[in-house]
Amino acid sequence: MRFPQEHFPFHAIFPARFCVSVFLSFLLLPIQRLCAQQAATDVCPRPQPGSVVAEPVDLRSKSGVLELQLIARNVKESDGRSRYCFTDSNGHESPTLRVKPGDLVILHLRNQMTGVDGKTAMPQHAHSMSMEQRGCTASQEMSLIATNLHFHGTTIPPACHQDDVLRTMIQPGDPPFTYRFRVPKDEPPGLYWYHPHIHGFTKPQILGGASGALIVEGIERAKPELAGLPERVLVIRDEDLAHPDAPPSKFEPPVPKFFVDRDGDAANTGTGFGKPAKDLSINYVPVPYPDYPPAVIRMRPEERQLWRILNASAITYLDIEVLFNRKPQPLGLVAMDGVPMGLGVPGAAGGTLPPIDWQMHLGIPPGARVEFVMQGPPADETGMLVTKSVDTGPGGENDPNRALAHIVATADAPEPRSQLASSPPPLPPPSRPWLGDVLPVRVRHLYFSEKLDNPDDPTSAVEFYLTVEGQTPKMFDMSSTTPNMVAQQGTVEDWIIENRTSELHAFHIHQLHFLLLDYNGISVHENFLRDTVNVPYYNGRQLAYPSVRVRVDFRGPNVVGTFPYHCHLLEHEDKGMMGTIEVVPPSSPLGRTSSAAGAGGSNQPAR
Ligand SMILES: [Cu+2]
Repeated sequence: MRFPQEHFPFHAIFPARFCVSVFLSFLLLPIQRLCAQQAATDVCPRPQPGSVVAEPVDLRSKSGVLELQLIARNVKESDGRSRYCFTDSNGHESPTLRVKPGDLVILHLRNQMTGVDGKTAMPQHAHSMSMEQRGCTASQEMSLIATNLHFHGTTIPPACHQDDVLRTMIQPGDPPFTYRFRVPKDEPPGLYWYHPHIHGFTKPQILGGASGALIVEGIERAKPELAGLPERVLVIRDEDLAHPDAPPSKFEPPVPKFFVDRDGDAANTGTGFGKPAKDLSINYVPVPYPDYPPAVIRMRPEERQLWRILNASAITYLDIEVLFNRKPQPLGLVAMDGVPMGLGVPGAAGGTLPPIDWQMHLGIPPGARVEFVMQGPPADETGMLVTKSVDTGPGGENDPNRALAHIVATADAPEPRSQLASSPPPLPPPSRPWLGDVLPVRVRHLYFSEKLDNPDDPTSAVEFYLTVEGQTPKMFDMSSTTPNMVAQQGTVEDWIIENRTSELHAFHIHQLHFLLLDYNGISVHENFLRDTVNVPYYNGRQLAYPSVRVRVDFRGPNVVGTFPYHCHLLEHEDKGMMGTIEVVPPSSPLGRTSSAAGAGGSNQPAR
């Protein structure tokens, strides 16, 4: 069995433009008021709790091209929470982009966000890059209302108008910014996603709902067992609590301790109960604390479907379980982070690996995805999709047990909009050897650490670092033009990433997939690649800091350039837990890479 769930106790698992012009006029106050009211209801609208979970609209490529327009929008709710979203040209919120390998994507992104409370930005948080660093956009100002897109998990190049997030800051009122790229021909078929990546402001924007699914079609070509299955996209997001002052439900056991962390989020109670740090929503249907009224998923009795779940939360870990009559049901895992299990593994096609990996629950760190086969409940029986509590550590937030949706099986339930091909041609064989079989050119050591305001209080972190061993821990600085590391395209490297803090962190790197080799020092031999992995927390008693060892793949042709790696708990990223790596072409003189290339072994100050 090749999934870390099998090897570890759960706490260690994770491996209206009209309105704008009117506003400009100060003469038409009654119409201004009308527009303000409309904005409160029409911008990024959200379903009521307990609603049927609707599928996001699909935007599909045609004749090898997907051309679309997205508008970044925001609104402040009457209760003070902020919503953010992307809408397509028909006003549909956060559409699912469906592309095939090799397709051309032309995406026009317009920023129609407005200043929160009438301001254009939060100047005290606005940063600017140094003049010598060339931008992809005229302005490099980062603020709550600047936007851009990251195509999380893909191997699209880190270049202007492609998948750059370091130099692309689209401001309100800018002309539409056009992304233009090809989906790599060898991109594994599966679930990816898009979200804004403005350093310092990713948490509020993603917490507000700015995210959507991106599907590279053809998973059934890698997993013929899936041929013909209906498929369903479920985007789970977190958001600020709707009822922050409510006591826990009387159906919950009392929780002995209650702390609030520095951000005012409920800290881990260690009990599986109590007030969560954030509410969750499923395809935008909120499931608010304290009663967690489940959303409704309708399906036909005992129908098999492929469920594709994206954890688009800013900070919340998920541990998904499906219950029938309170009994957990097997979930047939077929892909993690967009990569079908067994894809590219020698012998995988020969039947040496289980085609479907049946699990009883699936851990999903923020940013990660799982795709699994599930069978609906029998007629007249209602199943339940839940997330189990995740022990995020003494310094972590509270991610308690809670319901997400009732699964209601009736013969007249509508079929999902998408169905996998019934007789798919097999995927072409991989062009490169299996990552697990390639020797790394070097081993690097990285570590997560935090600067605590009060050393006796693990919830008092003020600065967050992700440091290459040998360098000085410091918060990520967007104005720096020196990458933290330099690597060479065509090579692979092993990275040992330690967690020296008392809370979970989720390591994510742009532009590539990696192979999880060891989890907490134990070999896990995974047969699939990831782009996000949980790193277990340090409990103060272990002899060594918990760690993961990953094999990082710089062999792809698109990897050349400078791009970030960071913690995908976005308040950590925003507060500095990020770094950059420059990948240079194999032909380039090693230049500033020479010290790293010469280091060879571990524990050298890495460039
Ligand atoms: Cu983190």
